[in-house]
Amino acid sequence: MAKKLFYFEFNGLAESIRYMLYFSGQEFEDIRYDRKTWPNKEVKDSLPYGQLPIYEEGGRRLNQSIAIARYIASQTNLLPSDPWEQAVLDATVLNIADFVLKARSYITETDAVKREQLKHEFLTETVVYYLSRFEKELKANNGFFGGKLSWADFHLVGILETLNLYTEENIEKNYPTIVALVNYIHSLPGVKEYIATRKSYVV
Ligand SMILES: N[C@@H](CCC(=O)N[C@@H](CS)C(=O)NCC(=O)O)C(=O)O
Repeated sequence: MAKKLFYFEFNGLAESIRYMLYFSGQEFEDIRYDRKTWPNKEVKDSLPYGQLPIYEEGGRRLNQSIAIARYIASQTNLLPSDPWEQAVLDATVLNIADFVLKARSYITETDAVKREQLKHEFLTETVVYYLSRFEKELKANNGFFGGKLSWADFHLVGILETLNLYTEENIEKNYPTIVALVNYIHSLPGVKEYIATRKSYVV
């Protein structure tokens, strides 16, 4: 039975999963819904928690982007076998999730003035706080969170691309080790070809 990834025509919580699937040369259906016409009631009602992404394999369905990403990593040599190393990478991905949570409060703000203020705080405080730490960790570990390429590296890159789209910035530009990681992942076989054919995303 074909593997399927369901998400929107957007990077968001799914792009790093797509990258890993393309990098590992797995065949999958990349099913994308239009965010402008969402919610598609029939689809939404069929989802276990009403949200995407969803990954389907062998007739089974998995929700939660981090669980999906970790599972794909376990199938593609992007998850180490040592439990401590796994836990370190879990912590990294959850640190990135905390960072995303802080971005969400600014992104979802509907009052334009408040949103600008929150955006400023996000760019000058939150980004600096988290990216300086990610930079330090990467630098101390050979440019990858776990000392070699793993799902945590893919996860960070997918999230940065999304936040850059929302903020219309290049938030990692002052962090050379992060920039090097982004460029490295973009140049990986499978990922590179996918990016070359990918349409531009809009918020
Ligand atoms: N914790 C979930 C969050 C999923 C989530 O927020 N999905 C959003 C898109 S990024 C969604 O499906 N929004 C449409 C809706 O809620 O109807 C995950 O990481 O998968």
